[in-house]
Amino acid sequence: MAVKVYGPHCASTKRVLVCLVEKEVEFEVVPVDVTKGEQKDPEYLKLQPFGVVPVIKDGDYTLYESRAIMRYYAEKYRSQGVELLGKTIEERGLVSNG
Ligand SMILES: N[C@@H](CCC(=O)N[C@@H](CS)C(=O)NCC(=O)O)C(=O)O
Repeated sequence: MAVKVYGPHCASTKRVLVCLVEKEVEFEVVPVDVTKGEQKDPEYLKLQPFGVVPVIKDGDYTLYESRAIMRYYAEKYRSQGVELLGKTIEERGLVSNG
């Protein structure tokens, strides 16, 4: 089942999308138009109580905050696609700083 990514047009969501591409994870985007305030719709607030994008839905699992989402996928698919957590302690230090 493809991961759903809400609010594809915002910069923080694009970060998540790049991560999913790098990790070769199938996804679909769900439009949430922040210029129309759709991120404050009651249905959306059930996913993201602070009313910002992005959010992902991965089966029954829902997660928000772009960096937390990226780390989740970097860990979940550690051996798939591009290594994003760093191969050396120096690289891992930089990743932790991001
Ligand atoms: N720390 C959050 C920032 C999310 C964020 O600022 N999203 C903006 C992107 S356009 C947003 O939803 N703004 C609409 C609003 O604040 O109502 C993350 O990295 O996911």
